[in-house]
Amino acid sequence: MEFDKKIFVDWLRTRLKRNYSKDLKEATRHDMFDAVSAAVMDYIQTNWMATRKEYEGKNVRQLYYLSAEFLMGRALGNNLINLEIREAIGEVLEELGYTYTEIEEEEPDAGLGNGGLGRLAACFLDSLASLDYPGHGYGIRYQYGMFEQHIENGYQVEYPDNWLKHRDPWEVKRSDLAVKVSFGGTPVAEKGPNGNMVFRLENVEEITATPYDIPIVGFNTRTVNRLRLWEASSEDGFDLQLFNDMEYMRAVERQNKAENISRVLYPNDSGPSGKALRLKQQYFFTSASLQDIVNKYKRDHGSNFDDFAKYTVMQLNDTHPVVAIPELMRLLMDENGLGWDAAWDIVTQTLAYTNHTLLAEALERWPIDIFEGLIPRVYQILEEINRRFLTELRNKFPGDWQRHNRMSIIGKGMINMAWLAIVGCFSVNGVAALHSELLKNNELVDWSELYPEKFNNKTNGVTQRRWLLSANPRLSSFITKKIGSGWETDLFRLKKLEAFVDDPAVLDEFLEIKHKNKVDLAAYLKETQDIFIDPDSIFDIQIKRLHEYKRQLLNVLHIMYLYNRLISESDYNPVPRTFIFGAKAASGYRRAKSIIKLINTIADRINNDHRVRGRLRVVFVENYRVSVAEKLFPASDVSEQISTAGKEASGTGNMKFMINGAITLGTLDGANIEIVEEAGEENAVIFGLTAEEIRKIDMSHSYNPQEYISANPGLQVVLNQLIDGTYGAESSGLFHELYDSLVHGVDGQRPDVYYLLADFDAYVQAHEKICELYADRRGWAKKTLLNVARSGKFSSDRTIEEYVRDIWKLEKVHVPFPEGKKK
Ligand code: 26W
Repeated sequence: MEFDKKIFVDWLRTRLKRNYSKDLKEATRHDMFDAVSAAVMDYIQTNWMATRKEYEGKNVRQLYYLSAEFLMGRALGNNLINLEIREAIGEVLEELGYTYTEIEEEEPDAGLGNGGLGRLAACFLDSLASLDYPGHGYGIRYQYGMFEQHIENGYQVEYPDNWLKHRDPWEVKRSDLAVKVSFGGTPVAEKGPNGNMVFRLENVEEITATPYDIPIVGFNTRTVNRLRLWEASSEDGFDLQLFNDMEYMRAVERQNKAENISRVLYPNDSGPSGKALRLKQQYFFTSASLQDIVNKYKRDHGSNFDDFAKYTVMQLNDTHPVVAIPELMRLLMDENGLGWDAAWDIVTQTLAYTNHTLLAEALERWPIDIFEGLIPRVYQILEEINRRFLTELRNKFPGDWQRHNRMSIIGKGMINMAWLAIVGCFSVNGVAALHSELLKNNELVDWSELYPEKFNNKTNGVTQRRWLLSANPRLSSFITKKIGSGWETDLFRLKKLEAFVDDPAVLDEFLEIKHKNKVDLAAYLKETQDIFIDPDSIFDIQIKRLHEYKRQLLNVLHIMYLYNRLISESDYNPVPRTFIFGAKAASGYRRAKSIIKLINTIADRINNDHRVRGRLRVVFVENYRVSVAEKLFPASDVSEQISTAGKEASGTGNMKFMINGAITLGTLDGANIEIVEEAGEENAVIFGLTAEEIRKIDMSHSYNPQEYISANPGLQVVLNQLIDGTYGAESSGLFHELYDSLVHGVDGQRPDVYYLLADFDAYVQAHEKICELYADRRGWAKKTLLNVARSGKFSSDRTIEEYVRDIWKLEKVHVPFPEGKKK
């Protein structure tokens, strides 16, 4: 885009004066961040309005991506890069006496998501805009995002993430588009305008939903799409009468209660929260979004809904917005006079569902009484959906009562949201090939027999604009120097790098880039956590949510094992290694928190033991989040992807490692399988039981961890160290529980549910293989460069094109640049 430095500086001056009554000299770094962002917003707004006009003028089919989470991270760098003014702004800031980095660091992460599912939604929005597709996000404007993690005495302690403390320069409040969402009340039947029965709710609690729009700027295009996040409030929440009676708390009670709906993101990334407030959040943003979509349709097309499905498609990100199915029925029938069949046709032609997990405990089920109490009319409709569905099922499988019971949406006092999703959506997809196969053949086999045409796979991807171009400028310019630009919007072009993998000079250059990135990370950790790490050691990194199935504990057990060997075997001299962890544990997930404490305890011991100095270090990166991830991936040598096979739906961190030139050390799980397929087996290190083997052991109930313990004295020692006081008495209770979970089983659970001990030996071998490979520097460079070259498949651009082709059926809309201007 056209950029004039002088005009820009004038803008900054005006902003600082207007917003802060300050001149350039008086501005703090944060004032500066805010002023720069506001000025950049001005550029964006022009394109944003042009995009909207283009969509409206052309009357195009639009995609709405409904998601309880959008893990956006920071926006400034991303927006500057997408507008291609990153360097120019950097220069302006230098002239004013700032570094770009210090201004960038002022921006808080928009941490409105837990992990993979939320970050995927963010990558998808980036790809949609960059590919010129009309696709928008709908979610919740949480006042507090993912909690801030502090490590105190080795323990995780959670603090609120007050990311809106300063204003958010990227959002635009749209009070003019506010809608009402009703809770509770009593459904009352009435005669509708067409003579049919409609329902009105009496005595409801009315919540105001106000949208805030955030621009999603496409790369090297004029397209700017929209992320619309809803805030909850109460119109008549303040009771002046009570206030006058000095009942100050009660005077604002209603207001507080309403605002609580969009107060905070639930920090669990699986497992039941079962909380009424969470269901309230889900219904709140889903209903508001649907009302908004219906209103827009009526503005553009009038109140004949025949073309609704032609112009509208919605993707439901997991079950969190699946209440959209009965809610859209309600809006069409009760508020727009459609009959059941017409409404059902529309619902089942516009909604599609993505499943993100196989873990039974993460499949959402709501108790009927909570659901019915909060949204009684929606529940009535749900009952009718289920009644009609069961009729269909009985006709198809007469007499097969067990099947009817298994598949009933409502049963045993609960509502099964995944079942509802499959009945009401025209598409059901998993997020990696293995995951989709397991859904089809195991978890959802009843359903794929009933609706085979609905099931499909869409392997996840990540946006290379954030995870390579922006996060790794050194590697980016290396790539552009070698193969030219174009890979930013067509990642398959990286294939051309294969031409260089036998050129020693290029390999050395590539190694040098990695080394510099490692130096940068070391400096960052020194500054933020006062930890020294050696850039000449292997940076072996596991960064993801803390969960038993992801097996951070396996990683730790191996480190303990390694430590013992380094101390006891004088002739054992492997390549120096730095093991880096980053992970948040759900606040109520006790065992996950114990594992964090264990990592920190081990790190403390090892890092202070002179006997292993220079050979082994362990780092726990505090408060892992998107902006920290952007520093870690570029500096990584080894990507730890060690989940129990069959448990990780896809993983997307694995892809970010690959495009930044790390080797995958992983199990055959999720998208790891496809990563190895692309990279070549010789360019990854794979170990452990396969999903099929695990399934067999699971079913036979024949697993006995003791066999593995007895066969491996080194493992025996490590396990004993968890309970014999080696790592301190104070936390020994916690570690004892970890020990028991592996060896005996706790609370009636089988021992070692995630097969750490069965895979331990193979994992040790895999690490030895890594050391061997790493020692051959050019050999390593070749393998990691091949990983980069073959990462094309893992762009979210590819994923989005597949969704468009198979599910969304969108057409590209090119927003023209104004006459005479190129960009
Ligand atoms: C209880 C509510 C709930 C249920 C499930 C919250 C969160 C979840 C998921 C497990 C969230 C999630 O992040 N799933 C991840 O989605 C990624 C994107 O598809 C995948 O790459 C990860 O493998 C999967 O764990």
